[in-house]
Amino acid sequence: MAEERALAMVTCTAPVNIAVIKYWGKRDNDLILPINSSLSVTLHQDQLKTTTTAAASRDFTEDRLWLNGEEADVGHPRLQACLREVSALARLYGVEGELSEVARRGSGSACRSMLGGFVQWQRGERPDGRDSLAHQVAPETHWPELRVLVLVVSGEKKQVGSTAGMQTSVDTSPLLKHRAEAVVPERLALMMRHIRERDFEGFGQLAMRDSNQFHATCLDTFPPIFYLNDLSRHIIALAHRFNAHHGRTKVAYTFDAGPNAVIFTLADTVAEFVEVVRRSFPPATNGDQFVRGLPVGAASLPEELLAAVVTEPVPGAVRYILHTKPGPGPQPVEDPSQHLLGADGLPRRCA
Ligand code: 2P0
Repeated sequence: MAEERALAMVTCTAPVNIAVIKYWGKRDNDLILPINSSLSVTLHQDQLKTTTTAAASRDFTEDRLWLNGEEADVGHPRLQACLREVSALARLYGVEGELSEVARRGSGSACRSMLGGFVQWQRGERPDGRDSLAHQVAPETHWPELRVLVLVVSGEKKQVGSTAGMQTSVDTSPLLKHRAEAVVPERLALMMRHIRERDFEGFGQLAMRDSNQFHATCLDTFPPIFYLNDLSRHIIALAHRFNAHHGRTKVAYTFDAGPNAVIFTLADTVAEFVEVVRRSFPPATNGDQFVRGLPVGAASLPEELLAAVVTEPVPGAVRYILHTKPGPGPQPVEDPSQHLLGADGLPRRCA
């Protein structure tokens, strides 16, 4: 049997986050420093997560990376920046340190996934970016009734990536400049108050307005960028009809750089709204897999609600709904059988 050399291996899962005050635009492209602070909700890893195994050994002669089992290029400047940061941290602190700074070097919004619950990424003031960090505003246990429905509408790859899109916006959109300087600072303070007070009316209204303004800056970009499509607009109108029928904000939508809708709501509204979505976008197949994630109860819709809210159904337009809620930050995986790499440092399934 070959002699076992010292091999350090760690496996970790990390969550997805969805911004309610959007990040769009950098003031420093290398360090990934944003033009405005942003705020997001970390989603629960029982429904959506990434799993990463890192292995280090004195015997390794080069850095290698596999993404979904396929070997990927480690030469990308952002990846190099992350690897550099991680090895500096390891030397200085063991494994502790300001991890959101490392994550930010990989992708700006990723730094908000280093914490659970409600997370603010502070813009910071320093040119070296040392104060551009993520902070937890409230833990995932703070608002137990809050729920998230991801309406998956399309598997299409987006036409303009976020990195390139936001750069064009910074270069050409006067609305984005106004937003970063004058709108976001006030909204951020207000959003933190709504979260602190668990005020869904305020939270939902502001989340919708901020999503809309982000997409308005995309339209104000020249040439313009379109992330919303007809179906996204259909879902926006549906949410407004639903809220108008109830006379208050029961659901709130937000859209990132793509057409999928993320709906915030409270636990007592999930079953009714899911049924509204099912009636508005009748599943193409028998609908078995239409609702995924956390269980959703049955609901029968009153006739007045159907008549007022479900207009012109579009069959098959929503592929499925993922029901989830706020969740914790990255979790180390203790069970060694879950490592994605083997003792030789190569992917287990592809070795
Ligand atoms: C956000 N988005 O706050 C906003 C809203 C998309 C729309 O952060 O260039 O993938 O890697 O820093 O983080 C998408 O931008 O861009 C994003 P980079 P990233 O979630």
